Amino acid sequence: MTIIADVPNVDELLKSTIKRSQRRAKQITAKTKRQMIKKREIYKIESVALSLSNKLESIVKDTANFRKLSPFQKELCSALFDIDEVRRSLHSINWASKKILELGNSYKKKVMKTKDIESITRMRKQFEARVESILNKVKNDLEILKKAGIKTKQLPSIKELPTVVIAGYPNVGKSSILNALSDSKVKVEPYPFTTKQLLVGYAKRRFDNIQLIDTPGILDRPIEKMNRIERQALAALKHLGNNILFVLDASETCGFPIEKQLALLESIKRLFKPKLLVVVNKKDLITKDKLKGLEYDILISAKNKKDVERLKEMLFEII
Ligand SMILES: Nc1nc2c(ncn2[C@@H]2O[C@H](COP(=O)(O)OP(=O)(O)O)[C@@H](O)[C@H]2O)c(=O)[nH]1
Ligand SMILES: [Mg+2]
Repeated sequence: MTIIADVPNVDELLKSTIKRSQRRAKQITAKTKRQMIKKREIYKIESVALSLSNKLESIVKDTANFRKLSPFQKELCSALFDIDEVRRSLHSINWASKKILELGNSYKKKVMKTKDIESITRMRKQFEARVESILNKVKNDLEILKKAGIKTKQLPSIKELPTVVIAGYPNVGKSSILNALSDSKVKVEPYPFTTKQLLVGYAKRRFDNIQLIDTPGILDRPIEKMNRIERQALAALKHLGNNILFVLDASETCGFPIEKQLALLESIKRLFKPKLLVVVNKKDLITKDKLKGLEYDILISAKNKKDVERLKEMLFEII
């Protein structure tokens, strides 16, 4: 997904635009040599002004959907770069685009009124020098945009669909459940500014689609122990909608006692205030007494695909 338009190198942009205008101007003819030179110089001014102005304008335009980012993407972007700084740069680039066009128009008028060929050529050169100085003024802005653009390439592709985030301690069966519920292969997406990744799957039911996200290393550990970056990653997840599927392993074969798992559930409840579905997994490994006093919505076995379909139905109901 393109959030920030591709940004050309300023020096090359100017050079290549001027060169092209010179090459094309050579095709212009007229009755007298004097007329021909004048026409050619006017063409050079016009085409450099238009082409650069359009190029800059399209950078701003193609970046405009930057403001239409989902809150999730916005949160991630703000962790990757300074959004306000990028906005200010866009503003300057837009200014430069207009300024170059204006300059082109005024030089064109001047040249049209001038008879002396040497003066005309001098004016055209002067115009090019002034364009260069305008471009130099926004060089840094283009650089800012370019850097931000490179960073946005690391953003995960998360769709604007009803979304359920899967949480629970490691080895309780989150990935198994994600795979069992997903219609297609689970995708691995980068999670910017963390060393972690998101696992994304889609569950389908007739015409409905739910996006399922597993967050290894984020929603599988006590929130109190998280560092700043992990908390930021966690904060971003909140924007995906507050549907959480919390997985408990009452067999405790995951290696975490049920008390610890429940404590994580409580802190996620406090933090997200989610619409919550509590799943007890590994039904095949537990006896009834393990479930005593335990509050949950559904008991399944991801491994044996036991009641996975019913879980799917429940997900479509809460969302
Ligand atoms: N017996 C049994 N094992 C399961 C079940 N679900 C997952 N497992 C196993 O538990 C281990 C951890 O599962 P995984 O999905 O990777 O857990 P995650 O770390 O929460 O993503 C794997 O060896 C799975 O095969 C289940 O329903 N029954
Ligand atoms: Mg996993």
